[in-house]
Amino acid sequence: MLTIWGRLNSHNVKKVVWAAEEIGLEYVRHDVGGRFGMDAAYLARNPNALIPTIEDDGFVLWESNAILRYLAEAYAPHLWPADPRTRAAADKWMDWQFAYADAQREVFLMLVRKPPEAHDPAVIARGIEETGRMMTILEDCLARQPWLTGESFGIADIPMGTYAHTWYALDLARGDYPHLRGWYERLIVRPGYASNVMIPLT
Ligand SMILES: N[C@@H](CCC(=O)N[C@@H](CS)C(=O)NCC(=O)O)C(=O)O
Repeated sequence: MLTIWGRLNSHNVKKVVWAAEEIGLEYVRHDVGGRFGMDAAYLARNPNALIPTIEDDGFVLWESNAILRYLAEAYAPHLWPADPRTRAAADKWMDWQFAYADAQREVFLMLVRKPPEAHDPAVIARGIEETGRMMTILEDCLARQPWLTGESFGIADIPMGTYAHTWYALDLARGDYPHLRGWYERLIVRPGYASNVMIPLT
């Protein structure tokens, strides 16, 4: 059985748990990281002291998006296009997500993890501007194709799908992005997304 280590309020852990459920894999998840800490056994599996980490029949892997690619390749080829160009065009959104995460990090930490008296309007304004600018790029893609993976849902939808929920859940001003909204509405009806990604932000 697949083992996943990581607290579920982490974006990077949500991705892996959601993927496992999309694929229909049985898994067990252990809370690690944040207030749960990390013991020596965990650090031996992941020397970065970060979550998530998985173990699949003795195979240990960290880096959330590498885990998604592995799970799709091993268990769900229908979620990962075989054609090299289609795959690369999808894959770029998985790398791009880390740049998006940088744009969202400060405003997320401020609005979710800090008390109101610590809220800095300049940080919030910068977060609104940077995430909005990047969402315009996503909107442009989704105006031309229904999914970031291409014509059908796949693992390239998972990284930004996870961050999109946070963006919609944060109490901040947003522009109108109809294709992004349409994609998000197609995600929220997926059971693995609803139960693992759409949890309260903490
Ligand atoms: N690039 C890594 C980033 C992992 C990462 O930054 N994880 C954060 C949580 S989202 C973490 O481990 N923070 C420390 C902690 O939770 O204790 C990945 O995608 O797996």
